[in-house]
Amino acid sequence: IRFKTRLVVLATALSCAFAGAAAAADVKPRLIRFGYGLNEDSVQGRAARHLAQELEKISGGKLKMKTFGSANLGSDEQMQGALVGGAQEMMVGSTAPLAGMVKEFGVFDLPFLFNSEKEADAVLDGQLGQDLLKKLEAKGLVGLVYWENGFRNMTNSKHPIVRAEDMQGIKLRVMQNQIALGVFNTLGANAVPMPFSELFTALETRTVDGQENPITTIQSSKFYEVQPYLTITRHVYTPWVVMASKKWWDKLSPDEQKLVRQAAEASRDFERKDSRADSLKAMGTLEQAGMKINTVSPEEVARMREKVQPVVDKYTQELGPDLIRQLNAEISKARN
Ligand code: TK8
Repeated sequence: IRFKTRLVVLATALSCAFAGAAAAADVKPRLIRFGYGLNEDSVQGRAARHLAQELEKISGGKLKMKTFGSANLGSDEQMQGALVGGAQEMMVGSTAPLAGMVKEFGVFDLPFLFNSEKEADAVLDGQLGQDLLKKLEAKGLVGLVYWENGFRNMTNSKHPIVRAEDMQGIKLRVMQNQIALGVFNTLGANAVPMPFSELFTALETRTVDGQENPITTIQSSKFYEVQPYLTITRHVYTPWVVMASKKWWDKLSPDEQKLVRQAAEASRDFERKDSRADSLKAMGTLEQAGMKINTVSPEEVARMREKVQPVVDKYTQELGPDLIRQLNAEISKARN
């Protein structure tokens, strides 16, 4: 009996301690609007829901997140603006349009940089990736974590891309920054910058002939309905960044900020795993959907690399040779 009593006393003391900690935590009921560009059935959609559930769970139901897919709160660029102005709390979007605010994000548009997801993870979660996130604060954004968008491949409505020359005359939608534009124009395409939210219609109406994105997106956005040719090029690995409005973030208590960070980290781990699994499945789905798929040969990739070298050199100067040296050092460290 004495032993049991002691146990009960201990249990009561423990639960009081926990309740005390929860009460002491400064967490107010809040509603967070989280926007993203792809549809609900995409890797982004699944990870956004995971983030919302995780946050609600660890905050004891106080921090509620409402997610808005399909660019319903605006394109990546428009949402960036809304976060800076404080009209929207959180979003996930590509690094490419962020380069307009913090030019160094352009490093992720340099072609043929990473060989594997593992190398990308190491750089993004390492010094360089984290330094870039910190640079956002001066612009009114809080960069929390990177999600995987992935290695990008090309689709078009004209013909398979076997050689770089096959890009000649193809009107190709690219993400909105100078490096992406320079790379594809140099490869011979007629590059047209455009927000992702306008892309499906542009492909459908033949305003553009092609686009480039990871196969997970080519599948979830149903580009196979309007693009018969898929060419596996893996020409660039681009990430997504989960961000918060700095105006809003500064009003959160340290406890609240900690919970949001924690949930964001959980969503990152979930999303990368899901993206990699989905990427393996997507190829089969696209084939079944009738896409004609080809892979550019390693020799041709080498030719493409050579062709775009002047663009890489130009932006190495513009982004800073030291930054590019650090980038290459972090990649080779992950590679070996
Ligand atoms: C979605 C975009 C998309 C990106 C693009 O909003 O623009 O092509 O790959 O994922 O961020």
